[in-house]
Amino acid sequence: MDKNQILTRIKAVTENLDDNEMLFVFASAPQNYPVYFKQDNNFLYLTGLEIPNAIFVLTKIKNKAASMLFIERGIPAMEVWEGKKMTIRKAAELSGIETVYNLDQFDRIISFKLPFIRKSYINIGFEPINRPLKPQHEFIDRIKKRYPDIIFRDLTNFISKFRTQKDDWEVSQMQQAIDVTGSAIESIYRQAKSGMMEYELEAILQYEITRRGFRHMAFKPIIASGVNATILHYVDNNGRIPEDSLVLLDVGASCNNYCADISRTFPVSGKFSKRQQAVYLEVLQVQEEIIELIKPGVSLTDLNKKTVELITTALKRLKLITSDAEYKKYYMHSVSHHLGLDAHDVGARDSILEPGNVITVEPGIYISEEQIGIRIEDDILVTDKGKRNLSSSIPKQIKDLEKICAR
Ligand SMILES: [Mn+2]
Repeated sequence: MDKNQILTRIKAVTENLDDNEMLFVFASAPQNYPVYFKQDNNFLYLTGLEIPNAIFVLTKIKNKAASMLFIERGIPAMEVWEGKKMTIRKAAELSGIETVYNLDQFDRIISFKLPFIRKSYINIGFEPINRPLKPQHEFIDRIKKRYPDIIFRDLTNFISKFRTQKDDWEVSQMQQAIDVTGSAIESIYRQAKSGMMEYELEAILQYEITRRGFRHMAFKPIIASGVNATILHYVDNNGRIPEDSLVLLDVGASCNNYCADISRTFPVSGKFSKRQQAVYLEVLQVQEEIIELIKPGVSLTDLNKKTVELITTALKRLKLITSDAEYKKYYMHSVSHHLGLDAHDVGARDSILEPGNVITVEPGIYISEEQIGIRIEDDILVTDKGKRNLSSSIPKQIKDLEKICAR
């Protein structure tokens, strides 16, 4: 990431701060060895740095804006275990943020700012209440006791409008993640056969993505065959693939933390049965119609309503239901979400589309009594005039699937 890009983001966020407001963004705490480090996406967005325990601070006091960064101090005796910590000079050079201190300066410097502050944003995000408290929670506690008048707000809504507007560089990261995911999916199409374990396909996915230089998945992959594909968040991936079954893949690589999120469903034998084909074509048609609707001004709520309408009609044609309300038995999720640094990215579930948004389109039909679960998902960029399907090159037409999967 280019440091000018970071500075542009900081500038845009600063312009949206009111006077006497402040923003705190905590980096992730390091996970226990040997779990790999996953940076907080808001911290990454505003600093570009992959270091733990740091804190980014933005202030606007008397209409003067200032940004600063606090990072861990290296301890020479620990270097043989953990390697060297990032230096102040290096952090400033990489991020473009000029004012960088060690963390032991944090309390002293922040204490000078707080008496002026009326409202403060801080990255908390979605946290179930049975999870352990984060350093952010402890921090708010500490401040509230001394400055009870400061209002704290979660950063998510504030930063959504920036993070949902992808610039060219961000789109290119997502395109790379999508392309490598596509290559891995095609490799699975070619190698899958009945009798294999689902996790063997997961191994192919991981291999194809890793060997191309992408080290991380965007999320735990779903590789579900037969009746397993009717469980929406099936991540066990430990079933044996039944003969003549459909296999549902919901997978994505990540590129510099930007996610791909792709679903494809294919016949492991290389040939759809008549019934499988009938259901597949219905899902595919719904998906293509919904993608066609995408343009600035359309809301995700509109897309959801239209999907339910189309799927209800499809389910009637497939003789699965007779009344409209029954559709929920076979289709029970939403059709779209924002995609970006998080697979389910910031951006409201009812948001109105603007150029620069990237969303998924993922209708499905799940018939457990017939062991058929089908979902087809593409990643779509909203443009000035309409849309661009970033994953259009990953095969999903029946004739293409049957050609690639046939052996
Ligand atoms: Mn998705």
